[in-house]
Amino acid sequence: MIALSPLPDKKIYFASDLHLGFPNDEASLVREKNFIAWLDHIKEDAQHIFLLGDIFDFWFDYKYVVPRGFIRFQGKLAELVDSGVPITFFTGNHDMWMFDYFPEQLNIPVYYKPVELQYGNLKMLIGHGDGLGPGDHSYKFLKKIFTNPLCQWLFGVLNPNIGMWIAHTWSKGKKHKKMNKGLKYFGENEYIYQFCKEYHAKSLCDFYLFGHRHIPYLLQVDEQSQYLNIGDWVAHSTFAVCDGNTVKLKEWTGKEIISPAPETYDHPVSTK
Ligand SMILES: [Mn+2]
Repeated sequence: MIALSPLPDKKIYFASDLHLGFPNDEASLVREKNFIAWLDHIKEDAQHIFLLGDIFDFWFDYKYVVPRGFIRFQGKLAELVDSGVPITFFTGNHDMWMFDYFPEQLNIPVYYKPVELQYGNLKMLIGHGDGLGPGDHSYKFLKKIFTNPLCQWLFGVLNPNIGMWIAHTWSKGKKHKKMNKGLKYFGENEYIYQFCKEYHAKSLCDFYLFGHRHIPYLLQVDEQSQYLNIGDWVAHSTFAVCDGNTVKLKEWTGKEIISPAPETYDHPVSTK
C-alpha cells in the first residue's frame, strides 16, 4: 500500500506503454521527446508521477552496463526526482527485468505487481495489467520463465550485445504482429476488467488504473467504482490525472493537455 496526502493545488499523474525503442530509434526518439515535453508541462503541479509499465520496449538491468538509448528520458526523470517530484515505476511485460538500477541511480522505486494507492479519500489499485484475470495462459507460462531467477541469471551472464539482440528481435516481431493485427477491445470480457471485478469483491477500490491494452477505455466496476485503462503513448498519448476527488483520462497533443473525445470511453479507439 502506498499512501499519499494530497497537497494543495497538486495532482498525481499516471502514464504507461511508451515502448521506448519501438519500432526503431527514429520513431522512438520522436515519442521520447514528446513524452519529455509532457513531463515538463506537468512538473509544476505534479505531486507524484506513476509510470505504469512498458515504458521501455525492452529493458534489462545488467550488473555493469546500461542498455543504450533513452538517455534524455532518464535525464528528465533524474531532473524531476532531484527537484522534488517523486516518481514510482511499475514494470510491464516488456520491461520486467528492472532490478536495482532505477532505485539506486534515479531514486525511483520499482514495483512488480499491482499496488493499492491511497490518495486522500480515494483508494485506487494501480499496475501495468499483464497476466491479470482469466485466460492468457501462454503468457502466464512465459512470465514464469521470465521471472525465474535462474533464467534471469543466465540471460544476465550472456554478452549484452547478444542478449539485447535476442530481446529486440523477439520483442519487435511480437509487437509488429500485434500492431498489424489491430487491437481488439473486448468490452466487459476484457481480462483486466474481470480481474477488477474479482478484486472488488474482496477489497473495495474507488478506481482501478491499468495500462497494457493500448486502448483507453472506462468501465464501471460497480455504481461507485470505475476501471480506467489509461491507453498508451504509441498511438494515443493518453494518461490519467487525479486531483484527490476523481480520476480523469486526458490526452497530450504535443503542446497542451486536452480531454479526449467522449467516444474514447467505453469504445475501441482507432490505433492509426
Ligand atoms: Mn504491456
